[in-house]
Amino acid sequence: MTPQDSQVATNARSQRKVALITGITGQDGSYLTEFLLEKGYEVHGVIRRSSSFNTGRINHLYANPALHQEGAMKLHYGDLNDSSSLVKIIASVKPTEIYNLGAMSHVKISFDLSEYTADVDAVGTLRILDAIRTCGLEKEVRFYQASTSELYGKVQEIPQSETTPFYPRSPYAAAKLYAYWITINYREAYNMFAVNGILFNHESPRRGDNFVTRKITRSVAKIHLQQQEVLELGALDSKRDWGHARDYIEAMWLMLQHDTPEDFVIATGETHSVREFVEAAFQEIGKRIIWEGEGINEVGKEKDTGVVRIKINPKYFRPTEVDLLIGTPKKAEEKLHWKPKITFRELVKEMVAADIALMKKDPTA
Ligand code: NDP
Ligand code: GDR
Repeated sequence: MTPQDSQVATNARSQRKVALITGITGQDGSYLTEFLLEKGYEVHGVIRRSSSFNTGRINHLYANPALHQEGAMKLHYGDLNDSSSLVKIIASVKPTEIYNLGAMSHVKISFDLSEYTADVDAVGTLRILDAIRTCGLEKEVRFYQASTSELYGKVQEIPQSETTPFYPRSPYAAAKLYAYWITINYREAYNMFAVNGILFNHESPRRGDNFVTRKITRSVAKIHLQQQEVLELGALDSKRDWGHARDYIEAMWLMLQHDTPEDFVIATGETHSVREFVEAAFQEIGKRIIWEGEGINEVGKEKDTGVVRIKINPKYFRPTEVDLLIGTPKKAEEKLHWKPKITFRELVKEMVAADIALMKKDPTA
């Protein structure tokens, strides 16, 4: 992007603040929507048609006039695998910022839905970038691509930074690798303000039920309320750099407010194993853990109510695993003045408390 292009874009941007979010119904989309509405944005979201309602994470925004003026948030039916829907939405909304958060985001499931994952996560990103160009908005729109620490896959370097080589280990990661590079290509080829946020794992009480942190905190709540006895997991020694989604969505926004389009790693710089997450979560309810293979009792037969058993179920193993992720957010700290605020302990505490409250209200949740 030349300095003149940048100035033109800045002038146009100062007049309107209109965001379009794909994946608005997901964990990050819901927090980002709240954040942008509070900043006075008009927020548009792409939602998929589904047989049951899929707007549970954003329904509260409609009902809360303190968070937005009526009409400040609009949803549009569309799909990342349907170019015409994307062109129509972008043409009518004329966004100044697009956050491409929509994705088939589950790593394990991407081995089962490999072609679909490539279509949505890889080609879907290309479709959005092309739709921006088709609408002639490439100079006005700033584009954020939800890239991922899964790109690093097999450990090449510790900690992982913007310059660490990639080694994807799943159809999801391979699809996101294409999306990463097509974003950079459109930036270089068409002078677009298009950036990758390489975000490490981030969690919250709104995390999808089948990601490991939420699966654990839901189980902690159910075990605490005597609605469940045993927790079954897969790879316990995998290590992740876990942050809080609320901190991370602010980094997405900061990337689009930066003077120049650049890619950033967003991480805490700390890593913990799944095993450590389990221990921290059960400490919240004062339970001791017996891991499968330890102790003398069989799984599920333990009578001591102060103890919980963790069983290993190979069905949760992945054909290729990512063993260790730990990122350095140094560049984001220096250039965006971004720092994570919520600690690992605080994250675990908040998730466990939220799930206990949820399960008390509705044991079938
Ligand atoms: P979620 O799985 O919670 O949300 C995914 C969103 O994408 C949902 O709104 C979903 O809609 C939507 N979506 C799925 N398929 C399509 C499609 N074909 N067309 C349009 N929308 C679709 O993910 P997160 O909020 O956790 O993550 C947001 C993004 O960030 C994802 O791209 C993810 O891959 C990436 N990422 C996430 C990280 C994390 O730790 N959370 C870390 C790094 C990257 P619906 O509700 O209808 O299913
Ligand atoms: P991840 O998140 O694959 O890192 O992708 P997930 O929580 O699914 O797995 C983290 C680690 O936990 C191990 N694990 C289990 N995982 C699940 N889901 N269920 C289990 O029972 C279980 N037992 C152990 C996994 O093997 C893995 O090592 C997330 C997603 O949000 C991606 O979209 C995002 O890009 C990356 O984080 C960064």
